[in-house]
Amino acid sequence: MPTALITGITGQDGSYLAEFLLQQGYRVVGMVRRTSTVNFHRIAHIQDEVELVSGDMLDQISLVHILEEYRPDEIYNLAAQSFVQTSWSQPVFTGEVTALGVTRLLDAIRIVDPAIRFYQASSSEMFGKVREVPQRETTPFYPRSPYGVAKVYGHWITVNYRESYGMHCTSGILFNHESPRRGLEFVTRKITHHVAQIKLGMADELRLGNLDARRDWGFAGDYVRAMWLMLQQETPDDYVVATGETHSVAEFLDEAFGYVDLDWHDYVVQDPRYMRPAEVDLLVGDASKAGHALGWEPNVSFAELVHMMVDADLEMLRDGGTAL
Ligand code: NAP
Ligand code: G4F
Repeated sequence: MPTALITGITGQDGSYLAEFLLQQGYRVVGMVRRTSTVNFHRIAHIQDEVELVSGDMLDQISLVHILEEYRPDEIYNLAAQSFVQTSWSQPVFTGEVTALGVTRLLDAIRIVDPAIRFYQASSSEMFGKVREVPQRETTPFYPRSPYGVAKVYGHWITVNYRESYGMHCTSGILFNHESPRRGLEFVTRKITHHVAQIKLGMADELRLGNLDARRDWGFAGDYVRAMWLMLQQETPDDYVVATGETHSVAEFLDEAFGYVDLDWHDYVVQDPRYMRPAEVDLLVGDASKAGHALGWEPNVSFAELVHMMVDADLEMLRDGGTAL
């Protein structure tokens, strides 16, 4: 039974990846950081099947000890300060976790067992002010936020450890992917959660920033499958993972409010608080390399994704639940 270590197992992707790897027959070890309140809600349903271990991307000693104790065959580095907006108010912290954290982990691997296969969660945010449409593996980076800059560092240090030490290090350049488990601060979940609240008479307004930004939105469950496929390849490489479709925030509003027979123009208020100092205007990926090399393609369409998220928020609120 192979062993996989997931950093960021309590996050959206970590929870889907843990489920997927359990189904593949892996022993799954999840690294969790110390918090004053337990935040295991996304993995509560599989908590008995995974092993959780305490560690932090800021603490290299903890990373070395985890590798020595659990001896993973594969490591999926999903841990990050992942919210772009926060990266302007906490740029140094974002760099410590999202950029230097990658080096801490890579070097722990080099010290303990350089044969471990490593996946780095790189991001389409690296393309930022895009130099090419659609974006592919060879498109130059032009990050537009401290988060994007940190991810560029994480990407290149992954490539560097591959080239310097011959390690099996792969970078997955994933475009936006969403799900009912998406954090409430991200625009898709913020919208679907408000749609459900408004439909059920629990809210009457949704405050948003830039409605013109365009993103290539896919389903997180599809994207974790691509992560695993990447580490099953003989040779490490970099792959774009995307749907190839782009939609504006306004189009997301159309789909989400329209699904429950509401008109978003009656509820949405634009609020300068949610505007960013520098915006990424257009993302759309070309995942043809992942298609032919990995046999990967997305299964969930844009409309299906939006409906899935609205349905989940409606169901949760009707059941009297609070948002995850
Ligand atoms: P997420 O829901 O925000 O999860 C982030 C995870 O990182 C959480 O488990 C968090 O733990 C953990 N973490 C944060 N700081 C840490 C630290 N110092 N030490 C250890 N763990 C720490 O993010 P996601 O959407 O699942 O994304 C997963 C990864 O893919 C991230 O690296 C993200 O930047 C990248 N990515 C995401 C997308 C996307 O559209 N979702 C696209 C491209 C790349 P807590 O629960 O304790 O906060
Ligand atoms: O949902 P978002 O916060 O996601 P963003 O910035 O694209 O980042 C996500 O995807 C990246 C991949 O490209 C990941 F690397 C990253 O970790 C994260 O998962 O914002 C999407 C768009 C932006 O253009 C933003 O300006 O929506 C716009 N937006 C408009 N109003 C808003 C809001 N975003 C948020 N979060 N909240 C708003 O009220």
